[in-house]
Amino acid sequence: MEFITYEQEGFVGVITINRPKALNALNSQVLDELNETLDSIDLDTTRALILTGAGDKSFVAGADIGEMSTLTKAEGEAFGKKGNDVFRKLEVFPIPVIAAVNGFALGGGCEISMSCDIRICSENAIFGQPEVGLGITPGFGGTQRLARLVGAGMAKQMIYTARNIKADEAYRIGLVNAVYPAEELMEQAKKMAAGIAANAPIAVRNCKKAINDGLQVDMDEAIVIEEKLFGDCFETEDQKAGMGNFLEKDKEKKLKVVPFQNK
Ligand code: DAK
Repeated sequence: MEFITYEQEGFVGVITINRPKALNALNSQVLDELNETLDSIDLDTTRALILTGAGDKSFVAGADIGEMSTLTKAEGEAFGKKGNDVFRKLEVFPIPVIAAVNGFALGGGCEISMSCDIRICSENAIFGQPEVGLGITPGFGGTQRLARLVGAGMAKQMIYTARNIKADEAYRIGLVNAVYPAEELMEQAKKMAAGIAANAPIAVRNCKKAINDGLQVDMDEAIVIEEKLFGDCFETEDQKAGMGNFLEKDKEKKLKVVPFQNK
């Protein structure tokens, strides 16, 4: 692959968008390679993913404006579908995905970070949806996911004004969970991913599905979704070992509930 690198460290996979000369802008090839990378991940041996950008300046500076500039309506729609399909694949990927935002996250860059479960960023990170300045609307889910994450009022302000925000503001409005000095970002992302990977994998996956699916429906339906996914955890090795450790009053094991099987 030319623009995506994948490294596996224990149960954690690190995907890097590697096109630093264009500030990791998303062209069709990047989207295709990201799609292929996600398809090739072994879910029996991977429990959490980190998505980041190469270099110290940019996470993803948006969709590739050069490539987009000459698209016809039909080609624009096809490009939008390619992006939306891979962003949605990330969003519903069975295991948690952490975006480690190491610089510009503009347009499609902000949008891809919002397709991840959790965002953390470096102090030099800049977020924004500059599309209306380019004569388009956000097209990779920005109008939908930003409003769900930070509320409609703040999302509308960011999108209508096309004003970029810095890391501290992104933290204040709840777009990112934490801000770190640039040199600590990946270490912190890996620490969080390892913490997730040390927990029961079936339970973690079911939590992701319960939260994602539950947010799409009313509370009565949402509770039924939770009940089903809760029930699904029983009779697994994870549940037996997790509860067994507690009942045996084995503090060491209780604090260290590993290494559960996948389904
Ligand atoms: N696309 C292509 N190349 C880009 C790029 C981008 N988005 N952003 C940066 N680059 C390239 C620059 O052209 C430059 O290339 P060379 O000239 O060196 O060949 C190189 O990266 C370095 O950039 P700069 O020289 O501009 O670096 P600066 O530090 O001066 O400025 C910047 C950094 C991030 C402020 C600036 O590059 C910038 O404003 N970039 C554009 C940011 C932006 O507007 N991003 C949003 C793009 S719109 C759709 C679905 C989704 C979308 C569209 C359609 N459909 C449903 C159809 C999504 C749209 C977007 O994401």
